[in-house]
Amino acid sequence: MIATAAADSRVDRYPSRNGQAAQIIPRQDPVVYATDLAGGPIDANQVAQYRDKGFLILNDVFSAAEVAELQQELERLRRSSRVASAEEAICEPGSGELRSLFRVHEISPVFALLAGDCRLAGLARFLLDDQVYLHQSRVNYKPGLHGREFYWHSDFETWHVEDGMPAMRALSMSITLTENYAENGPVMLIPGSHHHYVVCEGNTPEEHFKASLKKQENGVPSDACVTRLVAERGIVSAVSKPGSVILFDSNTLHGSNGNITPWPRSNVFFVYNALSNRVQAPYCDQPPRPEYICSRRQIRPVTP
Ligand code: 6CS
Ligand code: FE
Repeated sequence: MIATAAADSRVDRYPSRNGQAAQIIPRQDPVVYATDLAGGPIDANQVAQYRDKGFLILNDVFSAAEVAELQQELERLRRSSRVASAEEAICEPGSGELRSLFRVHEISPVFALLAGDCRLAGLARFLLDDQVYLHQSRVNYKPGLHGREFYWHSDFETWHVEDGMPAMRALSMSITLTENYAENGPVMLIPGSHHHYVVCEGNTPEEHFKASLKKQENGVPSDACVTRLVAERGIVSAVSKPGSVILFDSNTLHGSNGNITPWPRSNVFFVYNALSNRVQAPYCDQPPRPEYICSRRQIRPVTP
């Protein structure tokens, strides 16, 4: 499989959804860009784990008092009538309950402060060895009883194809705001899947985000690719207490099951992208996605 020339003569190193058969090709970018591991915010063993598996679960990062403040903000936003009618609010198909709220790093002063917290942004700067900016932020509420699944996907595949993110030099931090039990739809990750790029079949429909943020059916790996990677690597469920951080590479295959328990699984996600990896034109033949899903016009480094 060779890279293909995008419509505007750029070399597309990670072509997907362009008529090719579903397949798995090697990753072409480093996972950890840091070179000097001494004195980093995580130890060498944790760096090695992150590099090998494509994710790291850090427990007890935020105190009970900090978590309580974040949960209050979570509820304030969920009850806000202004939020309910905002384009950043994505509802669950069926129940109409709040599924995700995007751009919380700008909508909420509390989440803006959290996004700049050195325990998060400092760790991202270290691993990506660059200044970072917020490519995207969202709260995934995954409400009790009616929370729907997020099917298996690589975030990078979407961010490359639909947002024009050139390389795998971005990562997500999911801060758990409620108990992430085995039963209420914890994030599931395929260890080591980030070493491969899973080429997806199909195409990118117009205004794809209007469907994909509710239920993603394009830009998802084939059944055969998922089955093969799980057979080779297994699945890890990120069961964790509130105040933990699930750190995962932009290209680690992940998803989460629906939630029919009464216990919401609400996490806030910040996506840190290296400033040198800022998004370009999309690699698909659709216009850029809106600013609330992909920072493009307002790219500014997160300062400590
Ligand atoms: O399209 C996106 O950017 C969003 N979709 C998923 C399923 N994960 C990443 C992000 O929230
Ligand atoms: Fe995702």
